[in-house]
Amino acid sequence: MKKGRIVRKALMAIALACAAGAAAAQPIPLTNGRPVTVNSSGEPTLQSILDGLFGASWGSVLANQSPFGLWRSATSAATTIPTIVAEFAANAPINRFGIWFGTDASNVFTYDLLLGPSTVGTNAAISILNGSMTVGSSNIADCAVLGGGKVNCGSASNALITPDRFGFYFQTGNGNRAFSIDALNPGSTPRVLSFQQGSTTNWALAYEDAGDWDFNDMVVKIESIAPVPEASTLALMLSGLGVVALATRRRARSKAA
Ligand SMILES: [Ca+2]
Ligand SMILES: [Ca+2]
Repeated sequence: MKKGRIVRKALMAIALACAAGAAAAQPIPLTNGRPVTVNSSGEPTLQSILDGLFGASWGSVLANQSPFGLWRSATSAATTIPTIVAEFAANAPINRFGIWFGTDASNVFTYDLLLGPSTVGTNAAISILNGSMTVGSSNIADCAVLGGGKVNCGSASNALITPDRFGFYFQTGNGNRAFSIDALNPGSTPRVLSFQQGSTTNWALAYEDAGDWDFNDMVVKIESIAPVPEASTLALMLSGLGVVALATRRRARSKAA
């Protein structure tokens, strides 16, 4: 074989390897395995917090843990409102809450919503469009740095932003993000539990920031969201998972090509 041809072949092999690397997308799973154990820590229990939020007969923190970790805007105005309802953690002054977009674990867009100084009652109002979002608060003073900088008011543009599919995360300090889809967390550890108030568009997310698993370290109520995928289509999707996986692989392959 001629030298030039060998070099060309080697270059081609490298190019193919790179393309394969780029195509090695890590599709984010749609749901979580639930339930997981919720411990008592001597602080108000997650059960008592959710009883206070949803009413005493809403359900149980074990039996009613939702497998969902992705949602869509449920209003035409595409406005989602997260409000802190409880924080029982030494980390409360630094714990944050945010929203994320994306379908590939290697390409996720994140935006902090409620910052460390936020306290019980602090809310953010998020308007989500395709490609952009704006964040404010019903208490506009919470936006100002002088007011404590509780809400990360502002706007963002990114191709991944869509009202049709997003998740949420909690964060302690500068790292340690815990996502609403377990697979995005180190060791796929469940650190965010989700609960739906009946069949309404009201949800609660409960965060475990350390290791006592009381899941009351920050609890946020979120209004005007609906789960993705819809519960009725989840079973259908699961039964067709093989077909979906095949189609995804095909798409990834044609994209790489
Ligand atoms: Ca805890
Ligand atoms: Ca706690």
